[in-house]
Amino acid sequence: MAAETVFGKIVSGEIPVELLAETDRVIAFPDMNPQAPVHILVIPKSTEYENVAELAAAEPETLAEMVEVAKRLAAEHANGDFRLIFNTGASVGQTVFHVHAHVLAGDLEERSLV
Ligand code: DGP
Repeated sequence: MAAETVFGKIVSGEIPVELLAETDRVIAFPDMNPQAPVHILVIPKSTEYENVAELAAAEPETLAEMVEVAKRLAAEHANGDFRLIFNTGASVGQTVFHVHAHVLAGDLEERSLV
């Protein structure tokens, strides 16, 4: 179970964001610190899961929906190609412990990572 995070406050509407996509299970909004021409975060509305491994084990259909939304956003905001990053654990840079996909698209640096 994820503790209350900033993304929980975005899901509840307490922190406003520009919603770029919404489904029953998922929302997407721009990363506030973009690392690529297109840098969008896709997150589940559920606050239950800290990382992608927990989500994949418990709700694989939500993970599949996140990938589907990422694909749609990459087509809408770039040429359809995209890089999907799930930081999993503090030592590799995860700072928000509510599972999220970084969708990077546009003209990327060869190995730009978040
Ligand atoms: P990570 O390092 O993988 O945990 O990435 C967390 C990302 O979340 C980071 O790129 C910045 C972004 N972020 C954190 N707080 C907010 C926020 O309040 N609004 C938005 N739009 N993005 C946020």
